[in-house]
Amino acid sequence: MAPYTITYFAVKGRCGAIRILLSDQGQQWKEIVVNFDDWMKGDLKKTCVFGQLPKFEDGDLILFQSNAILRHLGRKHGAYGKCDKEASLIDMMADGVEDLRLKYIKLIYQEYETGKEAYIKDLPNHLCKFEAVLSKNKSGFLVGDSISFADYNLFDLLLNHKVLCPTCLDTFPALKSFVDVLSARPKIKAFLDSDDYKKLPINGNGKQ
Ligand code: 6SG
Repeated sequence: MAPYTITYFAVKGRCGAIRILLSDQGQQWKEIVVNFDDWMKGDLKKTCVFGQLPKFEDGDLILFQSNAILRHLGRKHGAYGKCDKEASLIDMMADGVEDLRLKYIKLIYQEYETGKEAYIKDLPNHLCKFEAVLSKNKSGFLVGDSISFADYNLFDLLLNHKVLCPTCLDTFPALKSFVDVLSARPKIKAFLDSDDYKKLPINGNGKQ
């Protein structure tokens, strides 16, 4: 019996990084897929702490908020640094990823038609911050010398951006290598190649 359950819509969305982390850590999980009509009935929404999905269950622990879920899994599976100082730096990087993810989500759900060109033009100003951190840290990870939940989160968001703008990493060698190295980790590669992953659209409105 899989120890973990994810309840979410049939999208990659805010579960992309969680699923990649679980795969890379050799974990199994159960998916409960919620469709639009069922969600609109409101019964499940009422039971969600913030009225939103994803919901994540680890035994009797029930979590909402995708970033809290990532942190929980980082803590449990040794992907949260080797000391408090590294953990704090990982938090900082994860918050930076969240800032960019929020901009991306705003583009996708609110201003795709009007804002895509300006978003792509401004994107290097955000990507260069991660490039600077990665190129300074010789391990190839954001913090310290092993993978953290912030790396999985950045990786997932960069995959989305490569779909939005296939050339966006061309001027960022450290980011490009980061994506190549993580994509080639055997368990991540197997997951990214799986139908379970490929069948899901990135976002809930069909835009990408
Ligand atoms: C949407 O925003 O999928 N959760 C979303 N939407 C439904 O009633 N801070 C937290 C976190 O990090 C954000 C949660 C997130 O966990 S994710 C949610 O619960 C609601 O608010 C993106 C996604 N979208 C799919 C979707 C949402 C609205 C239109 C398409 C649900 C599926 C179809 C309709 C409602 Fe739909």
